[in-house]
Amino acid sequence: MRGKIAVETRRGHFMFCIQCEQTKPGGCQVRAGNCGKTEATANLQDVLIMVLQGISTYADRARRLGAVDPAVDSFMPGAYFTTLTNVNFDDDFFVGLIGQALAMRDGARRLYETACRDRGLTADSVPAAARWQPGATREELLLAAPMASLVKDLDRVGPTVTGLRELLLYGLKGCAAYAEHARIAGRMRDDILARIHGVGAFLASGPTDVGELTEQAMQLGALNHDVMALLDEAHTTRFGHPEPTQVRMSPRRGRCILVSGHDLVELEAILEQTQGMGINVYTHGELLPANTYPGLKAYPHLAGNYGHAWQDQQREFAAFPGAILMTSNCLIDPETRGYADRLFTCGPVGWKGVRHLDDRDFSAVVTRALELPGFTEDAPEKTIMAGFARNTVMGVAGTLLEMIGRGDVGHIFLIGGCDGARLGRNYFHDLAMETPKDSLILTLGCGKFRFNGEDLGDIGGIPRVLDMGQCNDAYSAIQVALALSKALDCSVNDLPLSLAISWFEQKATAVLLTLLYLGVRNIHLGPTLPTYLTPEVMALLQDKFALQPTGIARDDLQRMLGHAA
Ligand code: SF4
Ligand code: SF3
Repeated sequence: MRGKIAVETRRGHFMFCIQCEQTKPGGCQVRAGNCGKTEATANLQDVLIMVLQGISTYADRARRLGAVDPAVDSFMPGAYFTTLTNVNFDDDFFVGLIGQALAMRDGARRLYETACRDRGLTADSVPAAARWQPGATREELLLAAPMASLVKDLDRVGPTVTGLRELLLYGLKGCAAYAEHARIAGRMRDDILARIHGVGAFLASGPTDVGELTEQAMQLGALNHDVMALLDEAHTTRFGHPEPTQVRMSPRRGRCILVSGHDLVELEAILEQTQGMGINVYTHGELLPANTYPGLKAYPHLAGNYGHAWQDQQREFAAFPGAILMTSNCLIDPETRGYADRLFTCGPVGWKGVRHLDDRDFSAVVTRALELPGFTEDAPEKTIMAGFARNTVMGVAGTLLEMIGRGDVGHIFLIGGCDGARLGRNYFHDLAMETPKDSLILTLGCGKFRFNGEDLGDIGGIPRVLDMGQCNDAYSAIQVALALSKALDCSVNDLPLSLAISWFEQKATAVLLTLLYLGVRNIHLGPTLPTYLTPEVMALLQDKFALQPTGIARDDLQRMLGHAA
């Protein structure tokens, strides 16, 4: 090991992936990752990423000359999304997507060269990512893959530069995934697509300057902030603002469809296509907050939420007696527990042999649901309160400020982010349980399932646990924090506010960079630190932002409350 990134990878023969929290010590390197991604899939994803960076090289230069191709631009977010952890495991899909990406790159190159010719300029030389011809077949692409390995420059540039490049790439992936959610929901902005190209082109240039890489990571945080704002706008314009709702967590008698992932628009399509058919539609995991949007909860057959966070899905999907649709991350192997024949994927998600549906035609899901028995009886009613996004919380901001002023609310915690399988994630449950009774807990992401079933009571009628929504609704939490700091005439860092962020995949990396870009200090990050944050990068982030790893919940809590040295 050098730094935290292994140098002992047998490049060209195996995979190398460190993008998620469940990575193996030194990175997932041999045959398959802990997520189940095979060596071939990992290598094809590396090839795709390098081709995407080649596209951005040309598109970024063409844009500087005023030439834009909307087809090339809108291809990018979804293509990055397929490479996030627990999204797509289908090699054939990636071979096809790389072919499309190479055609896009040709188009972007022609666009740039034409723009140069039209202006009497000579096209500049481009980095290798833009010229690379990896081949067309699976075999050719796998042979070429070592050229695209994330650690191919490790010996030359060292672990810190490599780690910072990874930090930026993973932030870009997460941000692109949110951009794709917004695009699907009907919202996109040209400047966002331009900035996505800008980051890709920067990475393709092989940056080595630590200061420049760090600055780009902060700019990525700014970009992700704007993307989350756009997604918030897309959701609230289409479905209204989330409102406090008792979400049913126990199934009802009848045929059923389970929709998992993050995509509200795909859920809406399923609800449309099952109207009046006697099929109950349930959300799973990150789609729980869908039950709180007026435009979605108006469907009487949106029957509530079934199950918990993604890592429990094999047990929960196996027990679910209906059809299942996975709209985005996080997917786990559906074959071992025998439900692959009633699972469907859409959008960026894929698993070889599992039916993938395009164009929001979910008739196959409906047909499968009608073939399956469904629940034979109503389970005893159990509910969870959710729907405390920015509009609701801002609506009681006056009351909240009075409560803070009177000392009824002594502290606010943001405990949220991703969930995962590691035992260390109990930290977030323990922390929530230890918080004082005069504190509020804002939560979001699938990490909330660690404690959202606990009865932590209320303060003057306001529930102590306020579920703000999905991981992208970190935007909502940011807006609330900014509003409080404005009202109290202090900085966010001077609020009685502490953040404990649970990370797992690349969306969380993007959210973390947004918080750092906003200058938020003292974030506790866990349950383990990302492998790509080498000791040098971590020292830099500790120095600038007092970013710290989660430790023992009780000790961290004392520090957060200012009771410890
Ligand atoms: Fe390993 Fe995570 Fe990469 Fe999967 S996504 S191969 S678990 S680091
Ligand atoms: Fe969860 Fe995958 Fe990240 Fe959207 S569903 S927070 S882990």
